[in-house]
Amino acid sequence: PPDPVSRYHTHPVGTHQCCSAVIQPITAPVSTVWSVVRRFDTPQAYKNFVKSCDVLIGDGDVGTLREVRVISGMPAARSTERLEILDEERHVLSFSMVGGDHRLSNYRSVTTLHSAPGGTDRTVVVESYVVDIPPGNTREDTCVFVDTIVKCNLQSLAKIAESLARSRI
Ligand code: A8S
Repeated sequence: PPDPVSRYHTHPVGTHQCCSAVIQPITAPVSTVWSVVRRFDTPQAYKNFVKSCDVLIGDGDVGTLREVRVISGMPAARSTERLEILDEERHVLSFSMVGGDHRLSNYRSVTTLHSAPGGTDRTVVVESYVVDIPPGNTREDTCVFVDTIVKCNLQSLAKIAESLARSRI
């Protein structure tokens, strides 16, 4: 079978789309990181740009729809997002953007957690995405914009999970 990284982070990418991945090491067990990531209803727990989140449909399983509102200063104010994968055993979460006032059409991301070799107290997070390149933008600009947001989110996730891990000892 393919290794878990190629299995979940290999995406079909159209000519008008871009694809990238961000990797974040975290000094906390996978179970601690997963306890934060798995909560599709509360992305604001670690995504600093998120102001509020309302669940429109569902109870946190695949198919759940959430409406995320982001802080002012962003090029958009809200995004409607659907939970596509929630694998509690393999620690995989994927969501897609299905609406909102932003220009990230056909955005889909996959986040996977991996226990770092040589210890149970360290996690590597891999988050990859595919998105349409908005008309008038370059592939480069689109990737830089999304990579910046994803990097901020994963750095914040690291801080929160590391602090939870310390308090749980
Ligand atoms: C995520 C990833 C992204 C979120 C983007 C790329 C967004 O929530 C923000 C600003 C925007 O202009 C677009 O995992 C949008 O959340 C922070 C509102 C979609």
